[in-house]
Amino acid sequence: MTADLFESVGDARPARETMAEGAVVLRGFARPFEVELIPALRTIVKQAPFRHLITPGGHRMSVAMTNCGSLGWVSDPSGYRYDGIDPNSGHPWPAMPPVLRAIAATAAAEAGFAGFAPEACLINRYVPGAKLSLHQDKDELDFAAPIVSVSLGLPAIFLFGGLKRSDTPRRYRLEHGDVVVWGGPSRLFFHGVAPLADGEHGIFGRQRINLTFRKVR
Ligand code: MD6
Ligand code: FE
Repeated sequence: MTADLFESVGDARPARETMAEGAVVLRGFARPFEVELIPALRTIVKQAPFRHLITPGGHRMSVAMTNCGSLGWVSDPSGYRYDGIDPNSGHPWPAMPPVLRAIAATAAAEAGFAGFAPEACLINRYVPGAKLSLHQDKDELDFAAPIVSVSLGLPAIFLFGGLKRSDTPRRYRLEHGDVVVWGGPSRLFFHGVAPLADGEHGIFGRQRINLTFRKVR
């Protein structure tokens, strides 16, 4: 299509790539929000620093996490859950800044999910070698809403499988500014992130930051 052709000039990747029914990559979608987004993230991380959560199986996650919004995703030896309180501080998570809400809502609308109003934004930090094993996102009560995922900093290989853990995942390279909107028939597909390759990003240095926005209930 003409619009896609023009958006792709100077970039070998199409502006929009369908991963599966309901799952789409919007290339560079978060770039125009960068100037506001980066200081907003800095403020959140000062209030609720990154920490390595322990899985119910007793493993320390290689990805460090924090949250903003009225609910945050947490893991500890008793299980996974959403909680309004940061267990490290005993205080509510930092509020979700308007620029984050705006990215989530406009990306969701662009992908056909109008009216997306997430309560939770999970913020993941990967350093070289950090990875996320194949999993399903199923701790939410509302599977009708999509998840919006924003990639920042170093590129990562996103592994995207199917409804069964044994489905061989396909690999997608997600770069700084790419946004994945994921809902509908693929909402419960297994997915993960391959060990982060070393590198240096102009803004984020030796790390990748991923934001996932969720409507929990
Ligand atoms: C990450 N993302 O990209 C981890 N889950 O760092 C996820 O686990 C994820 O990107 C559901 C939907 C989109 C995602
Ligand atoms: Fe996930």
